[in-house]
Amino acid sequence: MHKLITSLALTSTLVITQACSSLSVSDNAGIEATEQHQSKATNSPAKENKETNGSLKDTHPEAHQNNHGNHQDDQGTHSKTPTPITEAKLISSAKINPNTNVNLAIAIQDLEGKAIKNFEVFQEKLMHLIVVSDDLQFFQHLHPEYKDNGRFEIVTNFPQAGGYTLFSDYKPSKAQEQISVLKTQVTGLNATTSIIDFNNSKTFGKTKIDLNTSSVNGELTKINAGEEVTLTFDLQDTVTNQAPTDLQPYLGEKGHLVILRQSNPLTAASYIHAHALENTPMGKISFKAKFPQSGKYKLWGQFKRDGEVITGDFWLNVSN
Ligand SMILES: [Cu+2]
Repeated sequence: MHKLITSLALTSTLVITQACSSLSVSDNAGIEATEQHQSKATNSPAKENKETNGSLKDTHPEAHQNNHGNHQDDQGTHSKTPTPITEAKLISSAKINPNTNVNLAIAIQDLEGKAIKNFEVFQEKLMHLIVVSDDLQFFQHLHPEYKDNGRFEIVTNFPQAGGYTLFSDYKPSKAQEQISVLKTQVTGLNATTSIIDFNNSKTFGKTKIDLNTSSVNGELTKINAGEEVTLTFDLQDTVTNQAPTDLQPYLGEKGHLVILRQSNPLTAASYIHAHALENTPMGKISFKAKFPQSGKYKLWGQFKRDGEVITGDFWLNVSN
């Protein structure tokens, strides 16, 4: 028998203003959790869903932003009443084991539960799916395939037990970009320790990355909440100690940056997606970002060298 569980449908709808660059979006509306349990084994996720849902209602409506680097002159934020127009449902097997391939389906519906069928490509894809473990140690950037009837599918693999949060980013036709937050649980006990290190120079394969932060006044030793900063990933080839000569656009840009604030639960308010600035020297990829509040933030910068995507992850501390 095919046991399916709609594990959780949390829709945090982000209102993204099309014409401008620095966006403020809200996520405190349209939150719904759906539980359809077909077996007793799913009781404990259900309890968690309720808790998650409860806390999500408290999320701050102004805490989200989306920076489009190529229009850097417009840094105003737009506080709009959120207009939730979709919800996402995650469909997977009732039990997900670590290190085992699992089929995930994400069904996008309108608020009446009717499938949304038409989507627009943005950043070269119909859906961008960011998967993180709730301790922010694990990160995946996936592109589920559109099947039919509002349904996207992908096969993936979760490395260890514990809770995971999925940020599903898509644009229904003639509508605003939506980000839906989904949760899932991987069975077993997680024995690994979460490492938080603030080292700003790390090597990923054959690429050394230095992460530098600056403001309009120059290099920063301390980042304050609400302050606009430029984050520069300075890439070097580990063999030549020079800027890599084989950098290529990734999803149409010099690079992509996903930022999440460490929090429990992770919500759309913790999520920032920044786009690379255009005119930067070779090997340096810069993003503008504003951290909404103090705390520990995890950053994943993604770049492409000779066909291969490099993900450089860093932690940053943001003060009040
Ligand atoms: Cu993507």
